[in-house]
Amino acid sequence: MQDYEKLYKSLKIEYETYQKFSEQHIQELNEKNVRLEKSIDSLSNIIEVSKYINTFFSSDNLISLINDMILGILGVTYSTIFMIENGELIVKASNIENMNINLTSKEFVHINKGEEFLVNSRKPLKQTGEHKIDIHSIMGSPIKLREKFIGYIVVEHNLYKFMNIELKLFLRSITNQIAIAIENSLLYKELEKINQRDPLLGIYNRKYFFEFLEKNENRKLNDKFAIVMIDIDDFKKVNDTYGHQFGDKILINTANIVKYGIDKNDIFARYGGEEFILYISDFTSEDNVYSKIEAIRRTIEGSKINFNGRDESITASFGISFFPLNGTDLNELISKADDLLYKAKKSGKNRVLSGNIFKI
Ligand code: GH3
Ligand code: MG
Ligand code: MG
Repeated sequence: MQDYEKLYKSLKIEYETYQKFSEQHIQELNEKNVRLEKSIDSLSNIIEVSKYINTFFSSDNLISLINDMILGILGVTYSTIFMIENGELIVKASNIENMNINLTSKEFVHINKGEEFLVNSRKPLKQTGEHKIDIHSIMGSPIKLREKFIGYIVVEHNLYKFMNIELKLFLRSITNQIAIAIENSLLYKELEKINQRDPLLGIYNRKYFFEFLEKNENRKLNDKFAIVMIDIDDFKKVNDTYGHQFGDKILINTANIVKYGIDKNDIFARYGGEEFILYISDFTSEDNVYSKIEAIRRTIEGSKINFNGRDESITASFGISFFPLNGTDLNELISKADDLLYKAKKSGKNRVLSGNIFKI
């Protein structure tokens, strides 16, 4: 009998120990589960952020879009993105009213060193924005591209202890995505530029010229514009006499003269070989366009290019057609300008023939 009691007691103790152990274990598992769920949440947020950023990488206001996204995802009161430009940190996006950024001296030090920081204080750290909101929680993270410090994000909140280690890790992972997106964006812009330009002359290519005009098709309905076809005179002879390399030099020089003789909104492109095409927008009168092109012709004629110690010069011929005077669509205008150019060649070269004078 006594043995049974003993056995019962020992079993009870064993059971209670086991129960305690199990409860503790279950508790630990629950905590682990919560942590894992948080990690999954955070990971899926990072994936969403990455998707979002990569959708807009070609946008001109990529940084502003990223700043809006940070505000939305982190739920912070203020977010500001700085980028390094010409060695200086410049504010590129912020929801602080009028971009009136006021950094505490501590923030300033961290930002300039490109260090992460996280600070909470019951006493306001500073007041931000038009409404002078008391800030109790600030966090910052550098944007680094392969260890190179390229920018910085600062987020602020009016609630004490709003920023914590988890948000800090999250912000860190966002900055990695941003760095990649910025690099992609720069590469994309570079590639876009290369695709639009002639490799020898650096001016637009024919493809870009037509794409640009197609995009601006509706403008044509209201605004006047002119098309100028340009062709270097006796260029074959230049190549044959002085060689292809000198021919290239002439091409570069001629393209530069035209480039500096036109206005900001004009589009100048290599049409092919030694032929160029020019779109002139916003002109006041056809005669003004003629004068502008005539000035370019004279500059080309007067320009000297050195070949083996000797100054050589070339000339070029021009045909100008006007919308709506000489035609209503681009192909018609190009063909009119081409006809005038042909006439200029036939009548002695080194001339500008304009569609408002020479009717065709
Ligand atoms: P015209 O006065 O009637 O225009 O005579 P042209 O000799 O200029 O005319 P043509 O169109 O027959 O000759 C153009 C030459 O331009 C032929 C080609 O070899 C040369 N060319 C085309 N592209 C280039 C280039 O990128 N570099 C050089 N050096 N020559 C080029
Ligand atoms: Mg030609
Ligand atoms: Mg020619």
